Amino acid sequence: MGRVVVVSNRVAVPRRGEAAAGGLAVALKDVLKASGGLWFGWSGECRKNPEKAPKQVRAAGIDYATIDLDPEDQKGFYAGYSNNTLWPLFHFRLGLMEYDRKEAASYRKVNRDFAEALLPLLGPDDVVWIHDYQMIPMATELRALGAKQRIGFFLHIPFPPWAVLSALPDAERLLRDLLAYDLVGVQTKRDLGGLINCFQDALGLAPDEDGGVRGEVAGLQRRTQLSAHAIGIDTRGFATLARKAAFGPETQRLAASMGDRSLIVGAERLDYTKGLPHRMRGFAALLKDFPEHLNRVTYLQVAARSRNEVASYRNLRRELDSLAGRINGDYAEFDWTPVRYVARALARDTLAGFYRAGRVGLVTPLRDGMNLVAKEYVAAQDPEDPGVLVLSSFAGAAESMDGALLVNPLDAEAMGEALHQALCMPLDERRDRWESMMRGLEEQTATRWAESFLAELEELKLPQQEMLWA
Ligand code: GDG
Repeated sequence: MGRVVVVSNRVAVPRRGEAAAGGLAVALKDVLKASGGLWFGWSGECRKNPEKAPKQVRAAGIDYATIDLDPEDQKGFYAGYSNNTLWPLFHFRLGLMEYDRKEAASYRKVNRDFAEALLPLLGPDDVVWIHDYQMIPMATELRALGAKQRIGFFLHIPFPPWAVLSALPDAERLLRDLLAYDLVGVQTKRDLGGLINCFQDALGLAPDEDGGVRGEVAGLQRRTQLSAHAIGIDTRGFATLARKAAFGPETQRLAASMGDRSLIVGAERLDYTKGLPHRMRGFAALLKDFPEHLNRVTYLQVAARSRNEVASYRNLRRELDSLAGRINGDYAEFDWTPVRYVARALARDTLAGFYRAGRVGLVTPLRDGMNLVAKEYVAAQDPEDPGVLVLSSFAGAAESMDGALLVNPLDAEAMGEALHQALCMPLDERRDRWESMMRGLEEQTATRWAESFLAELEELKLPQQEMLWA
């Protein structure tokens, strides 16, 4: 196996005194360590006329190489095209999508800068694994510079069908960019369907019987394998974290403040894809339609602020502030606050303890590539007395988490009914549902995901590709 080179916009370079990273970073670090690998990306710093050559450090058996970006380029690339064009588009939110040619050009330029900085660091047998929507054109740029290495791409967010993607002025070009990869991976069968539909309808490319498409890149014929690889978490590690955190001061304080009321818990980045206003309306429907829960249940929502430089995120913050206030105004008693809304991040172990304390995990995005919170909530449960997951059918996680109560987040009353069912569910049923989900999570870990993607990339028959090149 060659050296693995991971590329992502942000790089989790370990810093002294920093809390343990999440499952994704851990899984990537495991495969990097095993192959003596390199992680390449943006340093997190902006400066005028940045150095072209990357800064390199080695930590805990992994090499890291990062570049700084020009502030204007970074703004157009990240806040602009990545998060204000591609993010809403890939989450089916055309009404929130904006488009600006200058930002599209910054996106291309940053991808080119990344490719130019990475190329001199690559050996001939390296296997390159590029991550997510910020980096789609990077393989095109690497191939244009002559890179012959195996290059894989994984998209963490949903892949919409052509009817949606075609709203983007650059849609065809972005699809052609994917043809520069040897393997393109998405989270779910539904996303794979979207990807195949785009290739067929936009470019007239139908997959062959092994699930690959053939196209031309930089004058050469290539074949790109398409497949789904559902991401997971470090299931055992998270379960242990939650078990320990349950005895920690924060979870104890939370439990004491709840008395004998039940807790419904949700936690995410404050992002419009996560359906937070809909979730609050669903909770309000529970209180309205099932008044037996009045003063018996509290909903705790942790919403870590994110992408504050994008206007739609600031608007969402205002909407949530007002909704939480209104629900509390309508239903609170002098000794009971129905919604506890914390608009900032909590420590990872605190969150794990809170998940475990939750009788219901409420995870209802409008669209989500996978949604790791759903998986973490299940992993955090006490096997003797597990809680119930209420999950949006539009989360990638819904494809594999058969023990969850699935809801359409747009239907507030249906969410209220699912919450009622979850709060009243007998122990036997809770255990059966939890066990079936936990079995899946123990098989589909983050490490398995990384290994299976890389195994597929490394096993692709590229001699065939060279014949095509000849
Ligand atoms: C993208 C895709 C896909 C949340 N609040 C706090 C906190 N978190 C942690 C969670 C979880 C992570 O952040 C969020 O992961 P998700 O998967 O739920 O969502 P995205 O950030 O949108 O991730 C998604 C994922 O990529 C991986 O492929 O599943 O669909 O959108 O680990 O626990 N962590 C801490 N404090 C918080 O307040 N420490």
